[in-house]
Amino acid sequence: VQLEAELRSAIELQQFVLYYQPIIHAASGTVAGAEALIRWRHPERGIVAPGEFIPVAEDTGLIVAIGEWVLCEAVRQSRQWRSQGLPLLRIAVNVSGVQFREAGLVGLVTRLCGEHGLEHSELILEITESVLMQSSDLTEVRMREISALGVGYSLDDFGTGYSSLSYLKRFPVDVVKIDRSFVNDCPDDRNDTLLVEAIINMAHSLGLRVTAEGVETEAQHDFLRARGCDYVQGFLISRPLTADDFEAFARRHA
Ligand code: G
Ligand code: G
Ligand code: NA
Ligand code: MN
Repeated sequence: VQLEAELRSAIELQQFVLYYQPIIHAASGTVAGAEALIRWRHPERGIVAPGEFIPVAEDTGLIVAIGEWVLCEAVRQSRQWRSQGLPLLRIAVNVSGVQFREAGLVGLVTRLCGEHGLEHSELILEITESVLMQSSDLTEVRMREISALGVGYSLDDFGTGYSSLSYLKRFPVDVVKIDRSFVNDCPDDRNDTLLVEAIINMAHSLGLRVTAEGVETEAQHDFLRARGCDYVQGFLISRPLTADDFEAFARRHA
């Protein structure tokens, strides 16, 4: 209850901040974009990770207001980076299922991109399979409306949930993110290696791009590059960075 009360005032008190984890082209090493990851700068507890408050925010509905702040801040920051001459970046924003069931999401995305002059194609909404699993016809319609604007979708943690290949066909997904639990033991573990190869090939056959997350070693990066994985993200490349540090990263990897 205390957490909920504190969360309620956290937006007003400007206690949230976005970190940006670089996503690079696997082949060239140049920066492709970033995943925006929320942090809570708590006055007493210091930096609080999203795992500790996002579930509460989802249960209480506060995620709608927090999610709006996240989208707004990510769009504003992307536009600022572009006006500072950074290479074209695609910013991925995590969106929870609760936000998807809200009627306002389409309007919000349109308004924010319009206000900040961001191309829709510079924005990616990152969703998990559970969002698709629990989706109604309405979610699907909403997803298609947003997709028709040119906003991309990436399917997070792919392979961990009740992955149904029919989702890839039915929903307008652009990028599949291979969950780090599969990447972790590549290229040593034969099963994980075969699975990762299969996901890459299947995604490419469907015309989708692939991001591998949780890349921590050169051996993993080499393997993924050799198998034609499009993008990589992970501690090997960089931890999630403050906006200023990400800007410096992007200039070094332009
Ligand atoms: O950054 P970290 O590894 O602590 O993130 C933990 C989890 O929190 C991840 O699953 C991530 O998708 C989620 N998360 C991070 N930022 C956001 C956000 O802005 N909105 C939502 N809904 N989830 C987020
Ligand atoms: O669930 P989601 O994929 O959105 O989670 C993103 C989280 O994964 C971020 O909070 C980030 O801190 C974490 N992360 C990013 N790269 C790595 C990595 O290379 N290894 C591990 N163990 N975690 C990572
Ligand atoms: Na994510
Ligand atoms: Mn993920």
